[in-house]
Amino acid sequence: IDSMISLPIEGMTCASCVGRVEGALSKVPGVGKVSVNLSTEKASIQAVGMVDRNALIQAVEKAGYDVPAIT
Ligand code: 9UX
Repeated sequence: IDSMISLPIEGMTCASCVGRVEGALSKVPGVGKVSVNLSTEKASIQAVGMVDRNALIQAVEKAGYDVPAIT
């Protein structure tokens, strides 16, 4: 059963940033469709298999953006 993961993303300033983050998240194992919203700074990630949340965070950071800690 697919589930959705929401992840806050910091550091995006243009539409190309959105594309970079979407591309990075899409490569993480278990990830299906990815939608990143620039104005809300949130990624909506479809999990079609086991997804390691830390792998998502590492992918975002490797692409040059940040995932803020949940407060
Ligand atoms: Mo847009 Mo984002 O020129 O790192 S790609 S600012």
